Amino acid sequence: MNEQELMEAAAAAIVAADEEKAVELARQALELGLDPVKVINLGYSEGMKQVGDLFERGQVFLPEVIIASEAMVAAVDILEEGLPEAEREKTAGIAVLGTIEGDVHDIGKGIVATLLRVYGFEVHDLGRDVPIDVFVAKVKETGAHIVGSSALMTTTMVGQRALEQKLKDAGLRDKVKTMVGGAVVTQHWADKIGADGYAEDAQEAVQKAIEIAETMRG
Ligand code: HCB
Repeated sequence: MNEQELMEAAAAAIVAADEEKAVELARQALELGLDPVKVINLGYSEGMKQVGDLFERGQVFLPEVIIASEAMVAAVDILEEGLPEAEREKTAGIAVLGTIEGDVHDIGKGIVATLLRVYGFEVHDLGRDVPIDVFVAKVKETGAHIVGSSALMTTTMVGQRALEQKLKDAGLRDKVKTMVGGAVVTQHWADKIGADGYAEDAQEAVQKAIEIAETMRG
């Protein structure tokens, strides 16, 4: 199986909610020496997008989405074993991450957290369904360089705008840079709410975070 075939099979395994197959393909990807991040982004995440489209069209139901997401998590766990060891010296910067209050989608945010650790960030992952005040308190406590919020629903992305405002209210907005992401979020939304960065996937999130941290160190 070549790289392209494996990506397609990985996406298909998620659409079929076949955890056994998804895990087997993740192991195969590592044996073939493929880039785990690329396999997550172009294989498994692509499958999750297709599941989302089928769900929207009423062609699959919530239980199937749950099983598909469990298959995705199991495959990502295997692929993460193929990532380089997280840098022991956390020198790249301090990042606070979380999924906005009211939103339980956390797979993508989890991948961003893992990759940031690999690239040497000290990451404080607040989890999912996180109240805006908790983001603000953690930024204050840790002196974070970046706060990355994730929103996958139109109803929760507004929380990212509230985060901008609450950081301003707390006098922290000029001390921390904000990055937004999640399926419904776009560069346009980031610009509209005044966020410092938008990332479409975990790889881009790391690149943006590195750039941001560098500018903050001067
Ligand atoms: Co969910 N769901 N869901 N869901 N779900 C979505 C998000 C919809 C788009 C599906 C659809 O209708 N097409 C939709 C939202 C519609 C909208 O508002 N526009 C939706 C809905 C409606 C719901 C419920 C309300 C369904 C219901 O109960 N009737 C409910 C929400 C409950 C709640 O939150 N209060 C619900 C529940 C679920 C689960 C629990 C079954 C499951 C989540 C499991 C979990 O996360 N632990 C789930 C899933 C899996 C999805 C889809 C199918 C996939 C999401 C996913 O994991 N993608 C999703 C469809 C879709 O996204 N197109 C669907 C894979 C990851 C890797 O991608 O985009 O999350 P990602 O992350 C990327 C990227 O965005 C970026 O990097 C990541 C890695 O590359 N990134 C960041 C993410 N966060 C970042 C932060 C940064 O700062 C920077 C970059």
